[in-house]
Parts: sequence; structure tokens; C-alpha cells
Amino acid sequence: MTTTLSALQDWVDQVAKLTQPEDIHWCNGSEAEYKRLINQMCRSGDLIPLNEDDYPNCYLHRSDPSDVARVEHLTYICTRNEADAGPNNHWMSPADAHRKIDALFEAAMQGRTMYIIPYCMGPIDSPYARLGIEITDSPYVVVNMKLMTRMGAKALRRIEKEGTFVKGLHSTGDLDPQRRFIMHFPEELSIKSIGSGYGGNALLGKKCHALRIASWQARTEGWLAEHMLIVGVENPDGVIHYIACAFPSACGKTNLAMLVPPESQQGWKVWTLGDDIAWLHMDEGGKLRAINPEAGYFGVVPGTNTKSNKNAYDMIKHDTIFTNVATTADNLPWWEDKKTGTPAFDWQGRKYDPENGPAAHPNSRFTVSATNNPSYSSLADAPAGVPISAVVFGGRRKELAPLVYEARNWRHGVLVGAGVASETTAAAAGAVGVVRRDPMAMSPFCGYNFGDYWAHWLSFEQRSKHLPKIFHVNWFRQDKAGKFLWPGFGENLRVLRWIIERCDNKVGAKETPIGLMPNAGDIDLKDLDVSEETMGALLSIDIEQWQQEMDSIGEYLEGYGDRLPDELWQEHQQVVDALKQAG
Ligand code: SAT
Ligand code: MN
Repeated sequence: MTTTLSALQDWVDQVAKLTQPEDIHWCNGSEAEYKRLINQMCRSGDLIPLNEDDYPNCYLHRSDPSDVARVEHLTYICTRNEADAGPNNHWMSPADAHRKIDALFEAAMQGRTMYIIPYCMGPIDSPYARLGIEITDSPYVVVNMKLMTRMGAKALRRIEKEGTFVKGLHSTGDLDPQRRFIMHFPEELSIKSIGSGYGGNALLGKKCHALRIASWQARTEGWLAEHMLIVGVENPDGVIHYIACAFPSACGKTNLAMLVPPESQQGWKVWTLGDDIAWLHMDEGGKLRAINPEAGYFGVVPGTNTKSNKNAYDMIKHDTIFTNVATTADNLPWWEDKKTGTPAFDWQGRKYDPENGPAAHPNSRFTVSATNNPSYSSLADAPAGVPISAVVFGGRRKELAPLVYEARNWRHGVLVGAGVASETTAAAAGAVGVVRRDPMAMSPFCGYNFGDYWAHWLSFEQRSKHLPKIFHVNWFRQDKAGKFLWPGFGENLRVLRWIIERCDNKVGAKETPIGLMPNAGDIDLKDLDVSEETMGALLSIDIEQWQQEMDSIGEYLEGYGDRLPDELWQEHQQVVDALKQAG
């Protein structure tokens, strides 16, 4: 397979000349091709087949121990004007970036096969979908892209018809962290990544294309590319509300997207549209509609058990690629909190020894096709996407943020999103558990200046009177002894129900300085081991702490200088004033 599109052929020729691969393979996306690559990787040791009886068609990949998470300090946005990348990104001039990274790509594929992966982000017939080509020398990337995207011949045909596509060039290089870079050129719709084979650094359709480059495209074209799960919540009458939620990496997006209603919530059902990324477009009626650009999940494994996420537990029992989990003596995959089995070998393949830390890497991952998911919504393939009733922001906060509150209006909601902060997790290299600002959960993923991004969010208010309501949730609040106050997981449905009732104007709310909060008794606590007193603590706001929080948000926003929209300052001042009055 080659191509009729000369711009694509020219680029492939250029890349081949620079990287000097031994072979070139155009991926057609077929099952046979997937199997062939899997078998080849099993022979080379890149993949280890897992227990075929209990985990059919499941494989383990062990990455280089220095290459286990996204590397934000090596990730660059390369725009002509530095201010367009903003203080939220590392910046390098396009000329310097190309020079630096092309030197590393020189002869990088010698002795290797160069794979050309045409892919489509979004349903293949959707007007909202966007196309890309990833060139890589990693068969691990190819098989992951097969599960994560609509990849192959159909995508290539659409690329040839439309002529535009995002160019992604990737090589695992020598995996030396000193020679590792993830560079984005939004003005050229291109990405270059070298020196890592891991997830978000190497599967260029995901964070690099569907968030960093797409957020830039979205701004010029009038839509939003967001770090959000999309979930359909069906009530006992069969009415489904669709909700899009933005939480930072490893804060439970996959669990919420695949939520299993507890027994007390008779008749409620939850359908998964997406677990990580949403593209939101405004339709002719002024409604925001969401598609999930991805076709699979790249989820955190540790903590997955039949209680926390039964759907995910079952979903990853077949046709799954595991990365950096441990194994048992009978070659089953194992991870912390699996609640069954014992580890024999850790994620590095060493004999398990608790002295060496957790058996599975805390950021170990599964890759599966979304169609493996028992709660998969068939509308995940609908070209027009689904209408969004509510947008929900959230983070991991021990204190401060209540279980749930609602923004007064869209503008206030943009401030609530801009003020998101969360304790860091193992999804990115660096310290874990430190509170950092993560506006809209997009801090590592927005491909341009956050000041311009908030202005873009605010601009939607002028375009429609039917925008979703905006909420903030926090499942992670703790008491003084460090115990979680809210049970989370399936019980989060109770909070989603309040959110839906607010969208349908079926329930009232209490005005507070930070927004609208549930009245006592409006969140269903039936059959739940949460006392009225605990609920009071979950829904309490500490005025003094919030004053400090608003100061800290203000300081953060000031960093955006004159790119910060005035409306956001006004909203900030309004909350500050309300807190002062209450205090
Ligand atoms: O490594 S990924 O960026 O793909 C996963 C994540 O951090 O959410
Ligand atoms: Mn993510």
C-alpha cells in the first residue's frame, strides 16, 4: 500500500531519507496485520503472552524502567511567537526545535522497520473527526494505535480525499532521557517525538494530536478539544443525559466513565462514550455536542478490581495489552489492589520483593478497544456525537473543595475550570501528591496560551443560550485522620443524579460565595454508610481557606498578564467579594 497523495508521499520519502529505515510498512489496520505484529513482538521479547486460559489474547510489555510516564519537562510547544505558547507551556522556536530534534532523528531507524499509520480521530464518517499519520519505528506503537484509534485503509482514503492531516513523527531512539523530546508545531499541524516508547509520549494520536494540536485547531475553527470523559446516564424512565467531565490524569476518569450503579440505584444505567478526551462542537441549535476522538482506552491498571470498576476488570480479561504490570507464578497479570492472586515477578521482571516497591508500576496501563467495554455506548460511533447537558470539573483535593457545587453561569464556570487544582499522580514523571494548578485538567495538554484559551471558552457565551451547566466535584476529600469521607466509585452516581436534576430544573440549590450547593437531603443517601454529619463535612466550605484559595488562583491568573480576559478577573473579584461578605 502506498498513497495517491503526493504531499504524503513526499513527506514519507523525506523522513525515510533522514531516518534510514531498513524497511517501510504502510499499515492497513487489518486484524491479520495486528496478529502478525503481535507474533513478531512475542518472538523478539517485546511482548510476553499472558495466561491464555484466563487472559486470552493478552500480552505484557515491559518498558524501559526510565520510560514509564509522560515527560512534561521535555514537552515543547513550538510557535513562531513565544507568547502564543504561553506560560503554561515550554517553548522553543520552530527553527531551533526542528534543528535539534532532526539531528536526533538522523539514521535513528537504521536496521528497523518504519511503519506508516494513517488514523482517524473520531467516527470515520463524522464531520467532527480529524485525520493524522504517525510514522514510527515501534511495533508497540502500531498495535496500541490499532486499539486506540480508527486506523488503516479507511483513514488513508479520507486523508487522500481531504488532503489535510496532522503529521506525527516518532522514534524510540536510544531511550536516553538526555535525548528525549516531544515537540509540537501547531502552526504546521505537526509533531515530532523521540526517545520514549511510552503512552502519551509515543502514541501521538492521543495527547499530542487529540489535545495539544487539536486544541489549537479547535480555537481557530470555533470548537473545543478537552481532557474529558463522556458518559451517558440513563434514568429508570430510559432518558439519557450526557455529561463531560475533566479531571487530571489518574483521578478516576476511566472509573467514572464506566461506572457500575450500586444496587440501591435501581433502574439507573451508565453508558461509556469516552474515558479521556472529548471534542465539543456547537450544533445549529446552539447545543454542545461531543465526540470521543479515540476508539480505545489507555487506562491505569492498579486499583482495578471487581468493587472499584467491575466493567474495567472484565474488559481487560481478553484482547488487552498490559504495560508494566507484575505477573503471578501462573503468568496472570497482577497489580496492587487487584484483590486476588500474589505477584511472583514485578513490573521489571525481577523476582517480586516488597523491598523494591510496588509489584506493578503505579502508572502501569492497559490498552483495550472500547468495544471490549460492557457499558460501551453505540453512540460512541455516531457521526454527530451526543448533546452535552453538563460539564463537570474536578481534582484530587484532600481538603477545601466540597463534594459538588455548581457555577452560577457559564462565565463563572470558566473561572471554576480555570481554578482547578489537583494533587499530582504517577501519570507524569515527578513528585506525587503535591497540589498544583491544572486549569480544566488541561495544564499539560493545552497547545497554546491559557489566557487565549479562557477567552475562547468565554466566547461560547455569545454564541448560544443553550450551553451546558458547569459543576465542580471532589471525590477525594479526607477527614483529619486521612480517611476518605466519600465512598466514591459507583456511589458517585448519586452526585451525577443531583447534577442531572439541576440540569432539568427539578431540584433547588443553596447559594454560597463559591457557587450553588445541594440543600440538605437532596443527594440520595439511601443504603449508604455516610452519616448526615459526614455529608455536612463533605458539603462544607471553610471561608478562610477559600479566601486563601482565591488569593492563590488570583496570583496564578496574574501570570497570564494582558492575555488574561477581563471577564475572568471580574468573576474572580465577584467570588472574593462574596467570601468577604460571608466572613
Ligand atoms: O500517558 S498518557 O498521557 O497517554 C495517559 C495520561 O497521562 O492520561
Ligand atoms: Mn488523560
